[in-house]
Amino acid sequence: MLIKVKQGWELPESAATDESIFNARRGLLKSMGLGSIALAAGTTGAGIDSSMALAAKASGDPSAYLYPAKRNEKYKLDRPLTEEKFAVTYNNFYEFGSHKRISKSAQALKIRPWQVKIDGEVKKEMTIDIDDLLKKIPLEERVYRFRCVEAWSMAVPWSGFPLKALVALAKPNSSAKYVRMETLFDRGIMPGLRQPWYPWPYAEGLTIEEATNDLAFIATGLYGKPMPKQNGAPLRLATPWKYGFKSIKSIVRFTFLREKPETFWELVQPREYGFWANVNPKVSHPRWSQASERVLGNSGRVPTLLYNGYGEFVADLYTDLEAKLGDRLYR
Ligand SMILES: Nc1nc2c(c(=O)[nH]1)N[C@H]1C(S)=C(S)[C@@H](COP(=O)(O)O)O[C@H]1N2
Ligand SMILES: [Mo]
Repeated sequence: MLIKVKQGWELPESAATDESIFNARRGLLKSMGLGSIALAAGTTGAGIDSSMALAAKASGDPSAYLYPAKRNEKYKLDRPLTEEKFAVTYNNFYEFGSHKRISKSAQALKIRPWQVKIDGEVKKEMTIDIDDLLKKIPLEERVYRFRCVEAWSMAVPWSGFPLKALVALAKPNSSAKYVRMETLFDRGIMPGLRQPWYPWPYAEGLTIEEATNDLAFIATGLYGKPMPKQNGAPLRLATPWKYGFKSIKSIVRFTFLREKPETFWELVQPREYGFWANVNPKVSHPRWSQASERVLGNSGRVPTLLYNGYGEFVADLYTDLEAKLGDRLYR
């Protein structure tokens, strides 16, 4: 049987201090400095291609030239964007530690070469290199709200592409009802994997209807730049109507399935973190209220909205399920 709840997820997020946000920044500032030197060299006559190559080299990411992507104006925010420094220094990425200050240790993640496997109920299984994938599907920017189950939130500009474009590329069979996503599992660089009570590798899942909903997004960038490692480079999920733990990071595999997959947090604690995990202020977490949230960088709280405010896009997905599943849709 699974172990009894320990530390990490036992603590409500409010136990973490805001100082923690500022202490982890040194390495990041260093890499930002390098980036601006390369860009300045590019503007003094080196030409656009070599300036892009320089910027890519400085950031260590060969896809840097794809950013910033054009914003899709369909998605609007009702609040200011979160300052970048908060979104890139206050993270959940348990492979690098079960606390929020993993932005430095996550720099050990190697994001090239990076292969994505597509398998299961598909016409033809394939493995695709991230840079080939990025050439096949055009990138766009979307500003989305983000709500962690721990009752903190942010609003950020993701770059990437709709998950349904990847589903189209995968050509699932009609028998495929779910898609399961899996994070890189690399003991050499991910100290968190030494915690054997977690069901590694991190995995998440969506129904095919959810995965092909317009709102489901594969994010490859953040704030007009390639995805920072701590935020799940080189590709992660963004499903803004669901709690943040659904937004799996650093994905290496998409598997199409007939049956509902087991997901990481549901295996850890099914009463608290289920498969559906749709945001609902009226359905409390067993240990805290979900009625309001703390916006990163702000001290006060704001009310949480049903489906995190995205009901117009996704509520239809759940009209039939609501009668059958009730509160289970919302945790
Ligand atoms: N592989 C992996 N993905 C993950 C997590 C994780 O620990 N490992 N944490 C999840 C949780 S709980 C949240 S709130 C978000 C945090 O994303 P952010 O750090 O970009 O804000 O990532 C999600 N994706
Ligand atoms: Mo979370």
